[in-house]
Parts: sequence; C-alpha cells; structure tokens
Amino acid sequence: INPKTICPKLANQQNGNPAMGQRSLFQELLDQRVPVIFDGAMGTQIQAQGIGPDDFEGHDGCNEILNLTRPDAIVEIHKRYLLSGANVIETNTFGANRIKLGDYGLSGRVHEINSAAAALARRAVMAACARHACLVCGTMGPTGRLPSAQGINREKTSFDEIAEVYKEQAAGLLDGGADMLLLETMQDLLEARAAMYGIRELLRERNQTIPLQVHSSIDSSGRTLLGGDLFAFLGAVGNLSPAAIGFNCGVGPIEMKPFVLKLLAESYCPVSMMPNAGMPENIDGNAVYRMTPEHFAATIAPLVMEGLSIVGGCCGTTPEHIRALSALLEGKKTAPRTVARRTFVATGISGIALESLLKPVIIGERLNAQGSKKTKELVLAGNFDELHQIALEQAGRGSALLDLCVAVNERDDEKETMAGVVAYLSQRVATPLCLDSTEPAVFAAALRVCPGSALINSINYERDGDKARPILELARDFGCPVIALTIDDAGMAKTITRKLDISRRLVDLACGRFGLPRQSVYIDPLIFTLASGDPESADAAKISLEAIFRIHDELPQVRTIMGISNVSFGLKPAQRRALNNLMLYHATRAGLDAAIFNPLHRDSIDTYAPELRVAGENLLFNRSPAALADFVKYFDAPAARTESAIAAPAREEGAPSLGEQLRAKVVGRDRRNLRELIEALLTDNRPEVILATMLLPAMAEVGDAMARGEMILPFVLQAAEVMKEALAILEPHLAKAKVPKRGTIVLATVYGDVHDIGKNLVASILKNQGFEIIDLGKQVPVEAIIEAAAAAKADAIGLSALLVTTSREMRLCVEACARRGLSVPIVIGGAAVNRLFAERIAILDGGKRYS
Ligand code: THG
Repeated sequence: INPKTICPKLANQQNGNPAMGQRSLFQELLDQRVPVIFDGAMGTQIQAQGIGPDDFEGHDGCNEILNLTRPDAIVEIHKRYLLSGANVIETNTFGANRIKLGDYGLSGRVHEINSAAAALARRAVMAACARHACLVCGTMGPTGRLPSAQGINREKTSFDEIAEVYKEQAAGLLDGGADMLLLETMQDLLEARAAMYGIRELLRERNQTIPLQVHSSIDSSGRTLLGGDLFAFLGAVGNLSPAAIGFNCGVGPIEMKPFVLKLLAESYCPVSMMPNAGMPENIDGNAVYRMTPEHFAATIAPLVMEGLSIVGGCCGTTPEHIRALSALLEGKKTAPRTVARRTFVATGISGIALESLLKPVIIGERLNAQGSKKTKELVLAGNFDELHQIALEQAGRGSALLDLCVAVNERDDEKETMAGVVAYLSQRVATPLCLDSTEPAVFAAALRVCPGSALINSINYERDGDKARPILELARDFGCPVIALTIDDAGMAKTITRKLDISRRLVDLACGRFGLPRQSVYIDPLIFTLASGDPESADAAKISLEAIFRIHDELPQVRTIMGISNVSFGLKPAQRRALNNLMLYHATRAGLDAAIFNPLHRDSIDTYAPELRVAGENLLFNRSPAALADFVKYFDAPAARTESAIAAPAREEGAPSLGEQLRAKVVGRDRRNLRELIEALLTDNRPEVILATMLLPAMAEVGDAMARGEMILPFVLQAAEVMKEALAILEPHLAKAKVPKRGTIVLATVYGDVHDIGKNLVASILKNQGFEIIDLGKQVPVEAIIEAAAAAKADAIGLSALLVTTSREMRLCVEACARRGLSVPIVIGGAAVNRLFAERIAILDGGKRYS
C-alpha cells in the first residue's frame, strides 16, 4: 500500500475495532517498511494553548483532566502534529491511570478520561483529513510505584494490582477508539510486564487483537531508572510479541542512537525511537530542551537506513521537530533487517538471548535446596545474602543461568520463599534464573516478582498433561521458555521409544494448545545414575545420549537439556566429577543445547589421563559388565590421587587488610559478617578513624562510580544500606568517644519526592560528626521546613531532591526564607542539582542574593 493514498476514513474503519486475525494498518505500514512517524511532546504544547488555572477545575497539574475541560485545545494540538506529518498521534493520557489520577482525586474517572481522550484524537484525525494514513495511539505511562524496587517505593503494589490498573486504562482507550496502544517511559521492567499481562488479558476477554508497542526510558548509559540494560529490556518484553519495541525520553537522539543500533541488531521486533529534544538543562527547576528541529531530525532520520521503523519525539519536541523529521523521511523506506526470533531470559539487571550462547548453555546447579546441603541450610535460615554469594560464584565461574530450587521437606512455604529469593536476586545478579519446582503456584508467584523472563523447570506429561497445563499457561502469559521432562503416567521414560513418544506429546501440548514457539521448549530426556550396579539401568546414559540425537532429528527447532550430575549419584566426589564431565562432553557431541551442571567442577577432559577417559567411557556406554567396578578401581590406584585435573586448585592470595575488607563490603554491597569485621577493626582503630578513613571514602567511591555511570541505582542503594548498617554498628562506639557538638541542621527531602535514602545517609553521617540533626523525613512542604528551622534556631537547612521537577521546591524554600527575614544557610543535594543550580536559586525574585 502507498500510505499517501489511503483515505484516513477507510483506515479508521479498518482499525477502529479490528476483529481477531485481521491485520492492522499499523502492521501493514511496518510490513511495507514505511517509516511510521509519531507525534512529539504534549505537555509543552498544552502550556502554549493558553490553558488557565480554571481549566484544571481544582486538579492543578493534571494534564489529563483537560481531555474533559478543554477538548478544543487537545484537538488543536493533535491537529498540529497531524499537519506536521505525523502518522500516529498519541492520546493525552500519559498519566491517566488509576494510581496517578489518584494523586488528583480522580481515580474514579479513569475510563471516562481515557475514552474521551481517544475520541478527541479520533476527532482530530477525521477533521485534519490528512493526505496520509493516520492512527490513534492510546498512550500509557508509568504508575510511579516501582513494584520491583521494594526498598525504594513508599507503597507496595502487587503485580496483579498493576495489571488491573493498565487493563482499566487500556479498556478506556479502546472504547474511545484507539487503533493501537503504547506503553511508554517504562522505568521498572516488572511494571512493563504487569502492564502487558493486564492488557493481554483485556484483549483476550474481548477477543480482540490490537498492536501493542512498548518503550522503556533510558539514561545515557542505556539503562532504565532501576539499572536494567538493553538485554534486561529484551528479556522483560521481547518474548511477549509486542508489535514494536523501543526507547523514549531520558536522553536526546545523540545519546539514544547507540542503543537503538544495538536494539536493531538484537531484536526481531520492529524498533522505535522517540528521544527528547536533547538533554535537559535544569534552569530554575524547569527542564529546558535546546535541540533544534533540524538537528533532531538529522540525527534520527539516517537510522531508518539501518532498519529503524518508528520515530517520534518526547520531552521538548514540537510540531516543528516532527515536521523536520517528516520532511527528511519523505519517500524513504526502512531498510530490511533479518534478525531471527530469539528467546530472551533476564533478571532486572541484564539478560541474554539463549541462541547467542555457545552450546551447551551451562545452568549452574548449586542454588538448589534439593541438590545442595549448604543451599538447603541457607534457605531454611532465610539467609539471602549467602544465597546471593553462591549465585555470584556460580555466575562468575561460567553459569549462563542459575537453577533455583527452594523446596525443602521441613517447611511448606516454597511459594513465599521462591518469590522472596527471586525478587532479591533479580535486583542483584545479571544472570537469569531457571526456576526449579513442580508446583504451578510457585511459578505463578515467582514470575510475578521477576522483572525479566525465566526458564521454567519443569513440566511433564503426568495426569495426561493436566499437571502441565497451568504451568504452560504461565509460560505463555509470561513469555517464558520451559523445560519438559519425559515423564508420564507410566513413570519416567527409560527407552528411546518412550522418550520420543512423550517428547512428541509434550511438544504438541506446549506448542499446539498453548502456542509456545518450538525453540522455547527444552526436552529433558532424563539421565539416571550409573552407580546402582543394576544391569537394567546400565544403558541409561547411552539411551539418553541417543535420545538427544533423535529428538533433534524428529522434532526440529525443539531444544534439549539434561541434569548431567544425576549420572553419578552415589559415587565418591572425585569419581562424580570425572564421570559428570565425560557425560557432559558426550552429551555436547550429541547436540545437547543446555546442561544443568556445577561450573566449579567443570574440566576440560583433555586434561584427563587416557586410562580415566577409557574407564569413564566404558561405563557411560556400557561396554563391559565390569565397567563400573573398573571405573571405581581407577580412583583407588595411586596415580589417580595425584590427578591434578581433579584436585581442587590451591588458592594462594594475600588476604586483604581489614580496612580494605570493610571498603570492599560497602562497594560490593555485601553485608555478611559486617559486625565481626567492624569489631575486629575497633580493637586497633578509633571509631572516628574507621568512619573517616574507611567508610566515608568507600561511600564516596560508590558515589563516583554512580556519577560515571558505572554503578546502577539499585546497587548504590544496596551499598548505602550496608553503609547504614555499618554506621549503626559504629554509633555506640562513637558516642563513647565524645564527639564535640557542632551545630543543629534541619534536614528534609522536599515535597513531591519520595526517595530519601541519600538524605538518611547524610543525616546519620552528620550525626556521627557531632551535629544535631532534625530529620523531617520526605515529602516535606516548604512551610514545615521553615517552621522547624525557626523553632530550633537551626544553623543550617539541608534539602534533598531526586528529580528536576522536585528540585523546584528548593527555590521556593530560599524565597520563603528570605520573605521570613531568615538568613540561615541552605545546603542542597541530589541527582538533578549542581553548583550552578545552587548559584541560580540563590538569586531572589527581585534580583537580590539570598543573604
Ligand atoms: N533435570 C532437570 N532439572 C533438574 C535435574 C534434571 N534439577 C535438579 C537436578 N536434576 C539437577 N541439579 C543437581 C544439583 C545437585 C546435584 C545433582 C543435580 C548433586 N548434589 C550433590 C549431592 O546430592 O550429592 C551435592 C551435595 C551437597 O553439596 O550437599 O549432585 O535432571 N530439568
């Protein structure tokens, strides 16, 4: 189709309510490689429409109410963008979800506002009667709740609540006539997943298909607010078949470009890019964007030649930016790309495409309460810190994923424990998880706290597949690959015929009934121990190796996996290690795609003595009735005892000093044995010295690493937690050391800001330096700060703010102090402020400087 010749009215007919299976115009444009142009910013245009305070009807600052009170102004903005060449206009509904509207007392009006907004956009499309194809995109922004960052947010919000919030908003948008939906500026990938879950549920209930596009916002290191990188994003949404994925907000086109190129290389979905008009400057608490339309367009348009499908603008962009973009893209086509569909797995931090790894993908086995005594004890003790260390060790030694099983016979809270560990690890490790359980409810709980996708371990064909169904439903709805064991009501398959027969039934069920892509199914042909001496099972390894071949042969695209260490259950550790490695070697040669294995015990079998190799292979392939006895005997011979490949490598590292260890604990976010370490330090060091020369420099190092973009926000907060704990341990000792009193400071995180870990840290550090601290908490209005400062005759006021918008409160505080005739020094801090900003807000309205 030529989009310029499509009558918009026809387009609307086609897309107003597309029936199941009908292709949307949006999809049609993408398939024809027509660059799709979205509109630009809404907020700044609203200000330019001469909206007065009355128009908000008492809901000051709520742009979404204008859909009801000033429809004329909103239609006018839409029209301007359409006339500038936009194909797709976004509804004025960025914050029109129940949670955000709730801040304005409007949570009961979600449907009304969203359907009105979509209808206004539809009206603009009809009225503008543009020469080109135009669509209405129902836009949804974040709720602000950050469900995966449990330490940061004020209120806990569950996955299901968030899903419901977006389901409600999407329903309003669709009822108002939206042709497609966009989740944009997503900051918490768990929220993006919950939103997609809710929207898909809505579409399923309505038996409707509608394109759903998903954007995360990124900083200049390409990460989301909570530190997720591009693969975390792909892991979160990439398996859920969005119509397009991309980035908006956060940075300008120059900063966004490298990450868009990376996305083009990794994603099989069409890619979209909607940056700000450059990086914002904080001018008196207003974010100002200075990139010209020409520069903006000239940076973005060439990316269409790299395969970019969708463009548009975010903060600071205007109809002129869109006009410039549309002019440069006139007659251009998106370059074709050929990226095969891939299977992503991820945590909140990072992830991988399973196809990009060398085979077999190693899945670390040690985080398994059924397969490790140590892990079991940690699970029973609720010691997540030590579990984290095992995860890091497994990952550091070559696990691409971590098999996680927390089932223990002593307790029946597997569901809660699994959810707790998954939430904890997802914010701390970059290595994706393989969830090992048999209970659907355990998977359901774990996936609801996992910001990425996980490998589900496992299903089988017991009860004629009925046990698998609820788990496959989760695999489908959460976009997760799944491991399927060759077990049915007749038990574990031991023959090739049975292994193949059950595999076929499992694939039919998973891919047929539940629609999983074939490459998302990992068949486990099972492996049993060869140490039993039972002649019946002597062929077990041989049969499983043969099964790997045959599964690949007869079930193309389907993958294979095995828990290799099972092969040696019952043998001695050195024997187990050798046999496991030989089994892994042969399974790899047979084409095994993934192996559950202990990477700390992985050897190159080239280092094995030829006799060991022969003995092991005779056992694996059942070449002699005496194979087991011969293999065991090999390890009794004196030569084997000195076998270097099997002995653990000796460690000879100079132990770091105690001070260095303390520094490493803060920087490495490791709170284990903190008290013991500090107490050991206190025998030789004064507490102030520990604080001043170890803890404070460590925290400064963390701050510097964050400023350089080398440390992500959740890690900084985790380091701050360790610092806080260390200070709490030191504090009683500091008091004894009689620190002189140095003055009174009123501290507050300003109104509108809910993040106060930084301020809390400053408070405890200053306290320990001898200041009296009056900590007013977070969300503190200016008046309360000044009252407190006046009442206490404070020597200084300390203000903290995270955001550009909330840093505005600092200026108001300076003004208010001046009005009250105060001259108390004001100290500011936070991510969005700097010295220049401080200098600016020190200049009062009349031009005088705050005394
Ligand atoms: N297929 C699939 N999943 C699986 C298995 C499989 N998950 C569990 C298991 N099998 C794979 N994981 C392990 C983990 C540990 C051991 C074996 C397999 C193991 N543990 C030692 C033991 O029990 O003797 C360690 C004991 C300890 O340290 O306390 O061997 O087949 N899909």
